[in-house]
Amino acid sequence: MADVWQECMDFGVEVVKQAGQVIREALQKDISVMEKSSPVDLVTETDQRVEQLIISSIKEKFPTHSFIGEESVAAGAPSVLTDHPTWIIDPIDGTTNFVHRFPFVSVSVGFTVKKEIEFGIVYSCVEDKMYTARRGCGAFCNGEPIRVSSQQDISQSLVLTEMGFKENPEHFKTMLGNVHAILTIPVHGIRCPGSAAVNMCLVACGSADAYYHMGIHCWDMAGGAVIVSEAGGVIVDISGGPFDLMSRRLIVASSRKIAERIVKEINQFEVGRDDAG
Ligand code: LIP
Repeated sequence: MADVWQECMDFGVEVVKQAGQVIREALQKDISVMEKSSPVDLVTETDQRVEQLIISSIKEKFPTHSFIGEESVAAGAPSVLTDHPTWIIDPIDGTTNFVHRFPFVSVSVGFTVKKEIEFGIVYSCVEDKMYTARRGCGAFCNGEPIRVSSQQDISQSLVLTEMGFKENPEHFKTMLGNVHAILTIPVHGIRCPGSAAVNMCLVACGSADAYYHMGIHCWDMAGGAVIVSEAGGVIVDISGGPFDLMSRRLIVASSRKIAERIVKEINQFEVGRDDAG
């Protein structure tokens, strides 16, 4: 049977390549920064321009499809996942990295049908690494198959997370306490590359063994989630239960054993849901 979504994926890859080119060009020019929800939540004119480029190109080709885009939601669009074919877009995942020209900057696109992710595209555009995965067909970087590491032992692992200022002092304490708990297992190290989508791809290709995060969004996770599972990785909720795209939290790991150990070590804090309205 023909793969009805493959045409969308092929088109998506071409659009994401163009978006990456726009970002690389913007990195050569002055970058003017605006604040969104807080002084550490940044947006630039390039985030907005790239999201418009992606949505308008896809809309022209697939006019009936739906969209959830980071900057559209920031401008008031709804963030509700339906059964409808839906493109979930982060035009620049790693905006703070982009602003500082720290080289992990990606375009992330996930495509869902009946709330299931059919394919993911993450383009780490400074590194020129195009990660792709179609559900059931494996994961790739620049066309080459990728696989998670064979690591089962967390004490031999490199773990990724992200640390940012949290206005709620309890949340801030919990976040730092979690880093302390993981480091004192001990693990080989913790890294914070600054782009959730890239973090998932780093686990997918075996450069890191796990990644956990509370407080990200569906557009940070949708592209990378299918890439990491198609690369043989495990993706679960921070509680160890099933991964939920709208929950704003996840653990990905090369093995269930490592994911379960992270669940045991870390404390949760309330982050709300993307579809809370
Ligand atoms: C960012 C993530 C980053 C995380 C931030 C933010 P943005 O996405 O990828 O890893 O720490 O909280 O969500 O805002 O650059 O698209």
